[in-house]
Amino acid sequence: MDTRITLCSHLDHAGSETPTGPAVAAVIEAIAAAAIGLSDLIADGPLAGITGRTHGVNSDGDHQKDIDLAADAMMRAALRATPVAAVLSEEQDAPEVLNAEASLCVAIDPLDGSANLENNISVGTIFSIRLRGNDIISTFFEPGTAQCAAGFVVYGPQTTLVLAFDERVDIFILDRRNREFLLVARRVRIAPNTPEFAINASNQRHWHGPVRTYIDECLAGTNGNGAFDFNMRWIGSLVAESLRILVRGGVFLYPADARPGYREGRLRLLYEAHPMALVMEWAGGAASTGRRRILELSARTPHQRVPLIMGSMRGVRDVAAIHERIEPMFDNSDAPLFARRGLFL
Ligand code: FBP
Repeated sequence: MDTRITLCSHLDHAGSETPTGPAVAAVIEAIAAAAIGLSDLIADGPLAGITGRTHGVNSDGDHQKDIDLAADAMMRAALRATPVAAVLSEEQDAPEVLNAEASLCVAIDPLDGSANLENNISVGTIFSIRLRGNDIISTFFEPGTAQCAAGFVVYGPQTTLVLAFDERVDIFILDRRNREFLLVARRVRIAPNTPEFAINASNQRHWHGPVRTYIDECLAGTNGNGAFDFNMRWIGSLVAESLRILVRGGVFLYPADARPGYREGRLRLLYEAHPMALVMEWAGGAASTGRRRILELSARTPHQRVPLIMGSMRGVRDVAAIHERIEPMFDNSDAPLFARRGLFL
């Protein structure tokens, strides 16, 4: 008997109880199909004419590589054939209305972290699906709790699809021979207390007090007040960091910092933080700015940035506890004043 569960057969069951389940499933299938094509293109890279050259700057100031533009075109083309009213892509200035009668809205980062491709490091597609409201465009400005599904694809040694749908998180791997995603881990749960953190430490001098304090405490480990010695990871690829957290736990931080342009963090709320927060929460983890739950936030602009702290419940809780005690500040000259208070007291 064939015990393989394909993404399509999984989607036949997941969400089938809700009236919108089949529409959401159709969108997920379309994104997955486009991801298979994108995975081929990424794997071939220069052999398929991908030069890595930049072709302009998107509305948010990011340089767009040829592969970013190709990924954007592939994902938007795939969504045109689905019940999607409007799509907001990282590569476009504003949401694009596809079918004003359709029931869903999608926010998507077609290719996150494309700068990593030059070094053959994992990159990904991140997506967020919500039911459209009366006004199509306003749908994108509802809080993250309005999402009905979200997920990401990692183009790495394997092509992996992480799917948050039907209040659970499942992981699929691309079977390249049959060109379909197969279920490899169901109802994933994030380890609640893994002593591992990920942060771009080169920005340390720009962090504000609470983040400095947390990282100081992690580094001090059992030599300080801590119960654990921490391990550190930084891949510089949000999808790869998120998958690692699902597999073995830990906490990821991309905080706001004092650099111009980083006062609200680096990552984008609608197609990075919201979908990752849904994945984290439905897998038993958490996602916060340090002060507020990510899923309760609404974007003010399509490409709104936000601080993101996510992962194991214990790690996110510890960071939030420090934020309660220490005022935010962007003049870090005062930070050492606050930096010595114990995290694990
Ligand atoms: P883009 O959205 O501009 O592709 O960048 C996102 C990202 O690459 C994330 O995947 C990653 O977490 C972060 O930027 C890395 O930032 P830094 O340059 O500080 O290492």
